[in-house]
Amino acid sequence: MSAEYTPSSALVVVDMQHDFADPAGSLYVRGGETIVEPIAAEIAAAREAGATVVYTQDWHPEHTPHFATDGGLWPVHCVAESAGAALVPGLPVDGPLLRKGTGTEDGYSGFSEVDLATGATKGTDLSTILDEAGVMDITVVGLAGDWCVKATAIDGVHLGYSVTVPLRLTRFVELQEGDTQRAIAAMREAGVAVLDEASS
Ligand code: VGL
Ligand code: ZN
Repeated sequence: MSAEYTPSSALVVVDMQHDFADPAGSLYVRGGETIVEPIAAEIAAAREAGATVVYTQDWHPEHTPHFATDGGLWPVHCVAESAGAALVPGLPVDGPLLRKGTGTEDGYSGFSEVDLATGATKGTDLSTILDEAGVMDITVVGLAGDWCVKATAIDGVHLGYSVTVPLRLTRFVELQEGDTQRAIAAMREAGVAVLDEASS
């Protein structure tokens, strides 16, 4: 069953991009391709209920401290304007699209970015968009469960939203063994309603 959407809820679709969701992508998240259709159905359900639907897109410069080639953690992925950064086909994109990681910023939340040059954290437009729409409850889906979905969900709780993450609609990088379980535990600890595959 899907979350119950209302006009005061929002579906936040995180980073459903070629590099993450396609087995040929440069930072493929295992099983990412299997959640495209279920998320498309969720978008339709949210729309039908009059909920807000917003999208995030990882969108990096060719050189960023986010990439292993520049001292960071990740293979080069989601470079601005590249095919790998495109949202996957099969998802209707009919709401605001927020790009993140576009400069020297790092961080994984759709709500905030950390400027690595200064260490300063600044907010994105996401909470403004949600607040202008009168949103109280958000459902966060997409990729990856142990990075951007987790960070967005936990930030959402801190900002006062009631936050749900259905495990049916996310997949995990599992860079280190146990990351999936640790991410789920961290979200639950923060107050996120993490719905098991069966109950979501
Ligand atoms: C992400 C790793 C690097 C994500 C983005 O969207 O979860 N993960 N950049
Ligand atoms: Zn990234």
